[in-house]
Amino acid sequence: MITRKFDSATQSLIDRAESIGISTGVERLSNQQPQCGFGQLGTCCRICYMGPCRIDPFGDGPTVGVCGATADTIVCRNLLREEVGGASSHVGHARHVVVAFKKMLEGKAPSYKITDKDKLLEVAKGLGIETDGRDEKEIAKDVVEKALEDLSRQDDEPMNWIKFRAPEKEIKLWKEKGLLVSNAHNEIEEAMHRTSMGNDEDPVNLLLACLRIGLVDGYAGLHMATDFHDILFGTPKVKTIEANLGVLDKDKVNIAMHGHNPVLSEKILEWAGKLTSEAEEAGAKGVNVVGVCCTGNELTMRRGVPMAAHNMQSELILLTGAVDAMVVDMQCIWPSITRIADCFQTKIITTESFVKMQGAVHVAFEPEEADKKAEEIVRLAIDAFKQRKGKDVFIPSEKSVGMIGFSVEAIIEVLKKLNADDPLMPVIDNIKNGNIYGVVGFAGCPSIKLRDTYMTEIMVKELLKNNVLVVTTGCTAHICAQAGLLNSDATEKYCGEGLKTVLKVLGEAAGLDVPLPPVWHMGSCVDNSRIATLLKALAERLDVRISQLPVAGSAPELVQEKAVSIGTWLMALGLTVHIAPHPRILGSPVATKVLTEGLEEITGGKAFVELDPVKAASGLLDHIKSKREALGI
Ligand code: NFS
Ligand code: SF4
Repeated sequence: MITRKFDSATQSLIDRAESIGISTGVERLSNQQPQCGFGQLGTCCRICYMGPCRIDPFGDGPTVGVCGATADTIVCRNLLREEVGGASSHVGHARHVVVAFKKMLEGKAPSYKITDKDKLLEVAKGLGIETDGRDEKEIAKDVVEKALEDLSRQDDEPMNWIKFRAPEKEIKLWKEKGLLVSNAHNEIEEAMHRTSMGNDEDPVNLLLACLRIGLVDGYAGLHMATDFHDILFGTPKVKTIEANLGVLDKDKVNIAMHGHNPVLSEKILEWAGKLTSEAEEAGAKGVNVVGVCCTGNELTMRRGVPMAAHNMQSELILLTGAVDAMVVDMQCIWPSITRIADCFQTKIITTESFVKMQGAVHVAFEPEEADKKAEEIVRLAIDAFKQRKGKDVFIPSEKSVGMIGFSVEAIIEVLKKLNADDPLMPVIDNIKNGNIYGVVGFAGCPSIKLRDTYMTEIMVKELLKNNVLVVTTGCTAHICAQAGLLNSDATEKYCGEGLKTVLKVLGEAAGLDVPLPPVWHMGSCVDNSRIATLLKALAERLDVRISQLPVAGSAPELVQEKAVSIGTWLMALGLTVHIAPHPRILGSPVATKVLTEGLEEITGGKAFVELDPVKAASGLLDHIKSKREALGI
């Protein structure tokens, strides 16, 4: 019997699972207790077969592994390998999109086209590509070349995407510190090489390698992915959407899109529309595509698709019995889902050759045959609906409304209504006068360990009360949407007077009758790039380093390796990043000291670990206060 209490929609499905005897993550987490202390501290090493070795943090046992590695070495090697996992995911994602784009340009993937020509030109110009009087396709080919260079060059030139997207002051600093990376694949290889048995022993050198992998993640992963997504599918605009599990519709063919890559999900959405009449012939009232995790964020940002579930709910949504197909591509897909789906008529459909699941239907999705495959997948969902029709389902009624689509372009468009020549000025003025006390970006996952503490919601509300504007991405955006933090009512309800005033003015400027929401949904996890673009614009407009701005980041419910590599990138950029639960570094005095203090002297950024939401918010407020004071505002 588990006595934890989650939000009502989540809880109702956990209860349902328990009543019908299906295991969920909450039960499995409880079965894992107590979790290994060595693992939590990062002091377990299994890099070679003389091990596994573990270092006792209290000094009661061995202080070095069989080879002589210390806790510092072991922890830093483990951290770097975590980051390699994260950066590989993001770079792999970006590479998939670049390759699809390249095939499109070569005429091999005719299902795709360039949707946002302005973005193409912006990216091309940023990469130093000649655009005047040139054919769009030729420009696009050059953009692809620049992307492929960042995955293959051997000349030690800094990555094109760093030169394009990173602030100049930070590039200069990274160069001085030997952090400028050149080729994502080389860096990943070198990080694996240096952490294999008998190489880098120096914890500080290993931590510097972590920063390098952070930069790989930020530029050859996040920024590159976002830029190509926008060119291919359009840059998000502000719109209103619905969120939470109540967006499922028992009378429709429900397709839950889960994973990360819009190259797949955009096509499924398109074919869901095209096959509506087939769904109706099957007795459904239509096809209802809903979003889970980050592909859900991509779909909602561009197409207004409802945001059904965050990562912790990705298995729970299946317990509704109302999902006809869950279509997945890559990352964050829990192995449990096929076993749960098996209890219902739900089909799990995998689409990538490197992401297969026992019990799932595999439809190999290649850009060359995107339409054919998407059609096949939607038909599989319609077939599953036929088997479900008439059977009982259990859909939680919870549903909230939110505004999404806050790309940098969308934000600037609103700001231009206030100051066409210098759109950032209204924001800067309001930061100066304190109406906007600071800005905090919330990113990352829902932690099954912390979700019932409402870590994210409490922190966000504390900050809003203190006039801190919040921007969000990833599954944290799902949490905020479900908590009703993405709508205008939240502005009235939770914001301090200063922030409320600003959001009202911005709401008017946007042509809305209502204030803008206090939490701006800026996209999926790769779209943390959008937050960085906004920071770069602000810092460059003020001619300061990013570390001087009254801003911070938070991954309040860290789960994935990807969140670790993103966090390191942000620290390299100069941000203070709040993290909970504890990252696996506490077993190393050096890693703990460097990441929570020493790094500040190098990049201006640092990690701030705090598990209590109110204390975490107040720590971020203190940080913002000190930055404001240093700027003399
Ligand atoms: Ni981000 Fe997106 Fe969610 Fe966490 Fe996973 S979906 S890439 S890693 S769990 S926020
Ligand atoms: Fe043990 Fe060293 Fe081998 Fe790690 S590399 S398992 S610490 S002997």
